[in-house]
Amino acid sequence: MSRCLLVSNRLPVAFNSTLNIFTPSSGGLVSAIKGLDSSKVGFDFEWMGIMTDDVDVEKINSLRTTPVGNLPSHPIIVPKKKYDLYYNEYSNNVLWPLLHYERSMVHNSQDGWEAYKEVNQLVADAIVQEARDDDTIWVHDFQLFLVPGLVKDKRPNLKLGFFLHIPFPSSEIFRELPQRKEIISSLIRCDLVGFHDLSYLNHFRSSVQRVLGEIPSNDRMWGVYPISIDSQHFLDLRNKPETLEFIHKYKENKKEMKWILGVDRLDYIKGLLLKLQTFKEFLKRFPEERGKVQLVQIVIPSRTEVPEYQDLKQQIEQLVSSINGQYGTPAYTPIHYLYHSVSEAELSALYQLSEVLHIGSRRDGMNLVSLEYIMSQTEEEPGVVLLSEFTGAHSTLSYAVSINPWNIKDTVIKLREALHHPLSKRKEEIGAMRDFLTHYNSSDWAKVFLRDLVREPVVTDTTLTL
Ligand code: ADQ
Repeated sequence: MSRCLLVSNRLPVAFNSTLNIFTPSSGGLVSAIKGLDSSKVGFDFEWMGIMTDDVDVEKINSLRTTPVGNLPSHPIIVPKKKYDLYYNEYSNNVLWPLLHYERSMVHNSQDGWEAYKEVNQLVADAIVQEARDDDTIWVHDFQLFLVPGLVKDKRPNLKLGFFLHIPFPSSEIFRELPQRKEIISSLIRCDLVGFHDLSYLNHFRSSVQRVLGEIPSNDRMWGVYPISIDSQHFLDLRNKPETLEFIHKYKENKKEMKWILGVDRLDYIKGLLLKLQTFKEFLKRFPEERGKVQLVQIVIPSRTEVPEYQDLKQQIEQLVSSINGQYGTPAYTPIHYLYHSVSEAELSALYQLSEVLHIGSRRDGMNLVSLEYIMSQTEEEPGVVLLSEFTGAHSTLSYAVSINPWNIKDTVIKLREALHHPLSKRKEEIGAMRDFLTHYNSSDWAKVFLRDLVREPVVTDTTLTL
């Protein structure tokens, strides 16, 4: 099998300085990639990603020989100060908000951009050094937009694909970016660029047209490849002893209470405040539901050092406590709020026990939580997915209940209907979506992308919808 080098901002491990060891990290990209089945996809994968130089070099080097996780890794060492500028000041403070239509959160930074260029160069240099001529290079996400161009400068014949995990916004937004030309000019050098959703591809296409004044002749090498999950893994998790223990424990307290579940990274794109306001409105509008329905909101800590994220956390916690104060009783807490990571087994138990999953993202490249919830449902008592129309998953999951998270009044009605949705309908809808995900998992996603990358130009609109 030939080798595919997966290249991303970080390796799927983080250094835990308290324990002095590397531990597996979580997040959307890692979740999707760790489920890849090499034999099914037809490539031997190795992973290249950044490690900052504040971690002991010997420790970092140990990753080359004894990887944590399932793939051989190639750490790329970057000075910590440079990394912070590249990652926080440019990737997270400029690109992330702009590509998610959050223009008020964009803080342009020349220093950040300079560091972004330098770090992308270091990553490109590492690829140029490591890659054999017959390797396939698969670069992931917005932190590495400049890598394709920089690699192609030195190794024009290397097969190189790029996948964007977040939305590509309207050209009306994208063309505000001071560095729009450098980024577009790099991406068009790829042999294949993949997006989750057809709308992102169309926005990219019009951005190329507007920024460069023309569409290059290789424009057919852009395609739609919605990501998926390791579906079998989530099916299997349902009956693991550890999962069943959590189910048993929770059931004792839950009794007849219905649960609306939220599982989100702490990020303004996930629409957590809108979701809380919606639940508050639900309790106000339907007093008969008080005492019978709870919102269980799990929030994964993220970018904890960034002031905007700290503010958001405070606002969320204030709103949670004001709703609990207003509608709670000694016997009823309307919102259970958990601010920490949970294990896979606990997550599976929560997915199985919740009557409704509420995804209220303001924008979300795909949203894997909705897919994981579907695969975790039982045949006997499946739930309902309330899904923001501003997620990439919305195009794939046509049996989810579509919501506009800004329309609180309408979402409240849909939430109530979801809680009382007939069992036969739930079985039909979750069943159809589960069938689809069973036949289209993360390995299929990678297989289709890499197949199109290594073969000669093809029409690449492979949008998959139920
Ligand atoms: P994320 O923004 O990280 O990913 P998402 O797709 O929902 O968002 O994936 C989150 C992952 O973290 C899921 O696998 C989930 O199970 C896990 N997770 C969430 N909360 C957790 C908790 N409290 N404890 C443990 N695990 C938790 C980015 C983009 C998405 C895109 C993915 C993949 O923003 O839009 O879907 O990449 O392309």
